[in-house]
Amino acid sequence: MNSAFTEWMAAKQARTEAALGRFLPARDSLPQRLHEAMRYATLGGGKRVRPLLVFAAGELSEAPPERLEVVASAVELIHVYSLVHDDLPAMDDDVLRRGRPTCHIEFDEATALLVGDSLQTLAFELLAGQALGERQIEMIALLAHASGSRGMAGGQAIDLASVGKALTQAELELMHALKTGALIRAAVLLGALAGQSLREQEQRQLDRFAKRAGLLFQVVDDILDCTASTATLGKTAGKDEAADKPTYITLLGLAGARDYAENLRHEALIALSGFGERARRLTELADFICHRPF
Ligand code: GRG
Repeated sequence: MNSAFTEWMAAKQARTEAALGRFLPARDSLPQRLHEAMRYATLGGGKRVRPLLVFAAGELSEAPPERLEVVASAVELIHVYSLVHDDLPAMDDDVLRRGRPTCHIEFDEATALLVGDSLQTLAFELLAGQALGERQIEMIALLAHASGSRGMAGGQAIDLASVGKALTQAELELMHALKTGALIRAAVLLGALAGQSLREQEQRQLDRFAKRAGLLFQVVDDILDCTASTATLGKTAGKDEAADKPTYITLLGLAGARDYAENLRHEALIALSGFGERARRLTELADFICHRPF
């Protein structure tokens, strides 16, 4: 990673953290325990990949940064809600997230359910309540679709139903296109929608990039789950194998999954080639997603 990109990334992560801190209800406002738990789950951790994608895609369409921080926060709130619910005993049943006890361990299960519910609705309150330009309604609909039963929640349902089953690559890809890919794609498209209109061909190429980047993120997540330590990941490593989940490792083997990730990165970059310098940060982010250590 070059140092200009590292600095850009640190600045956007800090901007996201500050925006989330402002948008979340104050710790001492009622109901205090719920608000404290919402802040605990959201602040002070995570790579903020989705907000980074929002900011990077916003550079393509010259979107105003103050709009992008609203969009980036909304997408991250949906992501954090999904992590809090995914960690519950009824789903993945995990005790460690972002290097700390999961929300239901630090607080309790009922609070964690309400944290997820409240983060999700706060995301839409933000998107609807701030001025985001001419395509605001389209943006709200896009995030809602990406989060619901035909997006992330639907992918999670397929995931839960797939434990112990052998899936084909096409079935695995559909599951991940929904569970992980839909929100990553939404982050990219929303960042671009917050600025000037792109040409139709540019929109198609950006969508192609977004889909490849979403799949790449998941393939690398599978690789890291079986190669990195719990301490590095900040979440329990080796969970896929322990839960007998179909992954890109079970399907392609470790070397095959690495080759596949490299191909996806390459395809993602080809999709951006027509944008030239405007896509510099998106290009660097695809490299980061592919080679990240956690
Ligand atoms: C509960 C509706 C609902 C959905 C859950 C996100 C999700 C769907 C489940 C999480 C399980 C999982 C390991 C998904 C694979 C990819 C993923 C989303 C990893 C976590 O995202 P990162 O690495 O996490 O961006 P940080 O902490 O950096 O934000």
